[in-house]
Amino acid sequence: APLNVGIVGATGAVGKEIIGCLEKCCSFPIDSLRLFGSKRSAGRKIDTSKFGNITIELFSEDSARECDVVFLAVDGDFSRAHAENICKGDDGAIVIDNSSAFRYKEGIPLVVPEINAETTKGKKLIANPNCTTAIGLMAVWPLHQLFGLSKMVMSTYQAASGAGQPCMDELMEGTRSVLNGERDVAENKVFAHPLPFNVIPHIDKFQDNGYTKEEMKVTWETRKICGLADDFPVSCTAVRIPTARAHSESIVALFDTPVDIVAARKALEEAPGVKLVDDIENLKYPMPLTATGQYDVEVGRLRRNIAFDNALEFFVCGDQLLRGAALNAVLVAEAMVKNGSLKSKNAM
Ligand code: 11C
Repeated sequence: APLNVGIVGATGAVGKEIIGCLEKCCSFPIDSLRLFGSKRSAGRKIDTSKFGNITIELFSEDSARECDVVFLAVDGDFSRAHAENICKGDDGAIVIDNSSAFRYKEGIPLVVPEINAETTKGKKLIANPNCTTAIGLMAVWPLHQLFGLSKMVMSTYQAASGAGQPCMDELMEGTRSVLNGERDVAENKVFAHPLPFNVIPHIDKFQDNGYTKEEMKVTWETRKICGLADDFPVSCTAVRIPTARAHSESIVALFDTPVDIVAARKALEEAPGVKLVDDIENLKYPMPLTATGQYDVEVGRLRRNIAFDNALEFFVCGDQLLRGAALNAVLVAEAMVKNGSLKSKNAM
């Protein structure tokens, strides 16, 4: 039977993209779409092409529980306060949470459906990974299947929108103010330093080990999603760059066995959710400009790394609002419909 779907945080950047994915690419039938928001957005209407004009309802746990599946596109504090109450008991809803609140909790699956969809079976609360991790692992996973990953080093080039709409606005307005000649250096309020005409090697809070939280998320989440050891070596430097949308990543992946570039290319070509863009003669490689708005993650510049044995180096670009958030969450729901973990309560 068709599902009753809810979104909490529908007016945010990720919430809007979830509506888009439900309209454009969702494979399961939907009976109704309910949008929940805070007092500020309740009563507003959102026009959708497939589900009509929807009035945002004031969020309550009881109304969210009436849905079959609820996507949480809100911050970690909200998820921590409400997610478990929405999904508890047989009459609760399946919850797919975009925040980092539950990602590292034992027993709660952290899912990129192309990698570990089977971990959702029988679960009620699923965590969606950080966008940087999800995008990178789309390329790393097929190679890991072939050669067995032994270490990974990642350097990122992350778009302003990863930090939300105010950060994107700061980039646009700041760039304009410099180009207009109003200022020599743009003003910064949300970012630690001006982002226009700059790069900032600092995303999220610094940790005791000198890494940032964003960098450690890549380490922690790669281990959990790929089922690797708790001390599996993954190191990341996360950098904010003045692009609008789509994150880029340079990845050096070391393997247990010798790498075969032809086999690696074939695996990436065949991997679902991956688009191999790697034709250097024709100047084709992944770029934020081409990856923006795309469901697939672009992978290219694939080459044998000359500094390490059994190592590949490549460049990845992915839309962080889609693969890194909304699309990944909708694909999780699809996987749960397929494995019988998500079904209509009306049909029970
Ligand atoms: C950024 N990757 O680009 C971050 C945003 O853990 O879901 C995503 C934060 C998260 O700033």
